Amino acid sequence: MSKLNIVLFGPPGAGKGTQSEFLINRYNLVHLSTGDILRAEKDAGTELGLMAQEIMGRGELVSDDIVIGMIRNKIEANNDAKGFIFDGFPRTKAQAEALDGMLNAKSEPITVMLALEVPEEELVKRLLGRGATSGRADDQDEAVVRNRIREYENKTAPLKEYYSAQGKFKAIDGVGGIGEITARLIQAVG
Ligand code: B4P
Repeated sequence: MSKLNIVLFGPPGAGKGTQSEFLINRYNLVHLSTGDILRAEKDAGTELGLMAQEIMGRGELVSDDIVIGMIRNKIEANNDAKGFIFDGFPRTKAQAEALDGMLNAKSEPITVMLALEVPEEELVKRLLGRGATSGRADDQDEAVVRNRIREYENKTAPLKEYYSAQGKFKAIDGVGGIGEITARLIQAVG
């Protein structure tokens, strides 16, 4: 049976991490979140984590080489997976091309890109709301939150066209109750 490889896409605060939790259980997939991996490196105090902490603190993207290397290791360590949810990756065209290269070499290409769409003011509200309770530094400063959204618009949003050209792009309304949005995603997977 072919593997189910989902790119869960959207701006910061669109609900990617939130929705991944439901989708991994539903489809028995391995969850790969570059944000989570970078935060774990930071918590462990590794050299990579300390470097990433500074970049994330400014709301900028960590370099392609670093995140591509992290994802390559995780894919290789999970050869028997039924498929993956890529959450927060790819975020640039170079990352998308590298991911295609890795998966096509295994004849296990991306199945679909599910793109959560949420207006900017709602994103800012959600992220500052999380910042008030979670301790995540990059969620606490409105200027940093807005910079993350600008980085998304400049470097990441163009990937919608990249996956559209492959016939894999599906837009999902990301405003509403969490369960409602999960149902929209499941319907889109088909
Ligand atoms: P990420 O960890 O990917 O974080 P994020 O974009 O903020 O989204 P997240 O998944 O956490 O939030 P969610 O929408 O679920 O990235 C953090 C940083 O890491 C980046 O800025 C970058 O520096 C670096 N990085 C990560 N990947 C990288 C890559 N590939 N390349 C380069 N750099 C990379 O949830 C947000 C909030 O909304 C939560 O509080 C949630 O409870 C709430 N929420 C969710 N759904 C809701 C709904 N339906 N209604 C109301 N609230 C909702």
